Amino acid sequence: MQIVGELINASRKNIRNEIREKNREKIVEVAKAQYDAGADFIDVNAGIFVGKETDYVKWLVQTVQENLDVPCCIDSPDPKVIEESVKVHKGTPMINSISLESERFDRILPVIRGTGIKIIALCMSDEGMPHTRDDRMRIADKLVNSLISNNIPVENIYVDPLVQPIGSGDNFGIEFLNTIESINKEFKGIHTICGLSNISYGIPKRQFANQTFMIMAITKGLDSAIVNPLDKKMMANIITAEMLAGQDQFCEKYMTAYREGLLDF
Ligand code: THG
Repeated sequence: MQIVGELINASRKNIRNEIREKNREKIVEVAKAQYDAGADFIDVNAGIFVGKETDYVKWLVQTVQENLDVPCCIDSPDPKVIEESVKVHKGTPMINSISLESERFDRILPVIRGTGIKIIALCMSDEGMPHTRDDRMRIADKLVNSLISNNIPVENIYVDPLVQPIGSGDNFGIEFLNTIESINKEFKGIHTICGLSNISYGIPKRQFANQTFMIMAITKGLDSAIVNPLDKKMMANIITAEMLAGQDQFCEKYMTAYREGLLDF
């Protein structure tokens, strides 16, 4: 599984103040902890700072990359923030995200065309949030086919069916899981990703719900996720579930994790 570390997000109270004060040391500490725990990308999100988001996201990308050789996942619904932050990013970033919303689609496409940038294709349209598998697949079909017809390689596309809190709809978990299955059936070689911790907003023992949902999603073929890599149980669940789902030849990754003590906590 490709892991995107979720912790540098201004919606988290601690991080919000560190970003506002441009506390380099703290941001590097959180980035490094996630990298050391196995993050392949570091998500950077300053969405709550209206008017200052571009400045903060650029600063976050630079601060992370001055200290670690790791790509960022540039997380903003605002095309301007993405355009500006990509310019200061070293190597190949992941962009989070493009959607079927017309302005977002039209402005993000030229940023990624011909670059090898990895792109999250979020199942959202001008008609609003999808709820069922069918809603999501209608959007995914249009969005993915438009990207492919614009020569974006399928292996650089990460479809995000959009996880919505289970507390706001009994079927939001299962509809998401069914979408992962349908996407993998329909588009060979594509990736799937999600903001997994969204599922548990507003319920107690969030980590327990997140850890369990991850296992369920892996059985449907989820291969990337925006999660908290410092959650040891989550990381152990991922390694174990992937082995049990036939994604770990000769149990090699599981055995390595065992030897490294990643299954002891
Ligand atoms: N899709 C895409 N990008 C996204 C999301 C998505 N980016 C933002 C968000 N959703 C994913 N990131 C987070 C980050 C933190 C939390 C949830 C989603 C969160 N954190 C807890 C907190 O701060 O209290 C702590 C972590 C935990 O409880 O496990 O809730 O859907 N493309």
